[in-house]
Amino acid sequence: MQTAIIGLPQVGKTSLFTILTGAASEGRVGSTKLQIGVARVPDKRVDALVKIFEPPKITYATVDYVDMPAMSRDALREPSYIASLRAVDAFAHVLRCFDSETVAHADGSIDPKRDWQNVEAELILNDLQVVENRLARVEKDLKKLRTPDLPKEKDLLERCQVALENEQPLRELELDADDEKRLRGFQFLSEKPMLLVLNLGEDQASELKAIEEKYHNEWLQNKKNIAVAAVCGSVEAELAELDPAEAADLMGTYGLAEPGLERVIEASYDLLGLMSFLTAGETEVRAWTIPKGTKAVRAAGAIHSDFEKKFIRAETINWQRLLDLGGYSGAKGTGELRLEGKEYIVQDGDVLVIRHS
Ligand SMILES: Nc1nc2c(ncn2[C@@H]2O[C@H](COP(=O)(O)OP(=O)(O)OP(=O)(O)O)[C@@H](O)[C@H]2O)c(=O)[nH]1
Ligand SMILES: [Mg+2]
Repeated sequence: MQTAIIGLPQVGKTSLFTILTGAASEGRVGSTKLQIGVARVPDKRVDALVKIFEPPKITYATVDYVDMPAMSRDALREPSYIASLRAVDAFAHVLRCFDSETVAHADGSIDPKRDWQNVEAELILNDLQVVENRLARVEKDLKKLRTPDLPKEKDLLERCQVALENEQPLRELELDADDEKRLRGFQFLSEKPMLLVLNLGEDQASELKAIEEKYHNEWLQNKKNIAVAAVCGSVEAELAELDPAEAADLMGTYGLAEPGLERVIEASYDLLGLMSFLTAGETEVRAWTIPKGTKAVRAAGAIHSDFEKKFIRAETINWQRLLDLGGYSGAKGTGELRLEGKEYIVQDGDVLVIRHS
């Protein structure tokens, strides 16, 4: 699953991509190939379990990011640009909040809400064209043949059309599983989950949390599939160069309580509908990525396809309890190590041992 970093020109997309993924951006000037990079999902549970099990190998969950070229009317007319946008699973829209005399703003002034709305309008317009084209086609087909699904598709597309004409992104629609399936093939842009990344100036670093909260409350009340996270790109870039002690010092200087990057990654992971379960032993402590609501037997398949086929039970314990009891030897016989069957819905933070034949 991939999250595309989008936004207007010169808002800090590539800078954010670089610090998120650690991917060097040198040698990319003039390259038209999209850069894809991997970010590690920070996980305090993994860190805590490592202290008990002391394994030689530690594996975190990851999220993939794509660094997109700037969004503009011209770019949006290019089929390859649109195709790249359609292919991803979610967007991280970088909104410029930092002021700078040397970096020009496409629209001449700093106004993150206007920028968000402008880009949203482009996504909506693009989807509306796709909906209208498809509707024309469906209406034609309905005159010739009557498959049971065509009228349903027509109803659904008309619902989408009304929403889009009212400037409502498709991610806000309530869809049942069938309708979701019907829309999937269109890869609508305004249906994708959206993370708004506020790229703050250094002078705003000490208010990072408060600014994020303010925008969350003002912009996103009762909205689905959208989240906001604030970062201070230039400070994060400096932090990335330093060892932990120096980084802590620098954060103090800026009045930054915690790095914003981690929250960007966590929010991306969450918007994609993903969560982690854990495995822990002497050889490895590892976070495994599954969609929320996954059954134990499918989760076992994330580790190894054989585990899914030959699944018997999953020994399950919450990571915090495992920690409190001092590991598996302490947990045995306490009744806290439960045996769960195939249908068990894996919970965030479960530590599993799969029993298989
Ligand atoms: N002051 C300040 N400058 C920044 C910040 N983030 C990025 N910049 C500067 O803004 C310019 C553009 O940054 P990029 O990361 O290349 O922005 P972009 O959105 O990828 O730009 P395009 O891909 O060309 O649209 C660079 O000169 C950065 O140094 C920030 O948080 N603060
Ligand atoms: Mg860029």
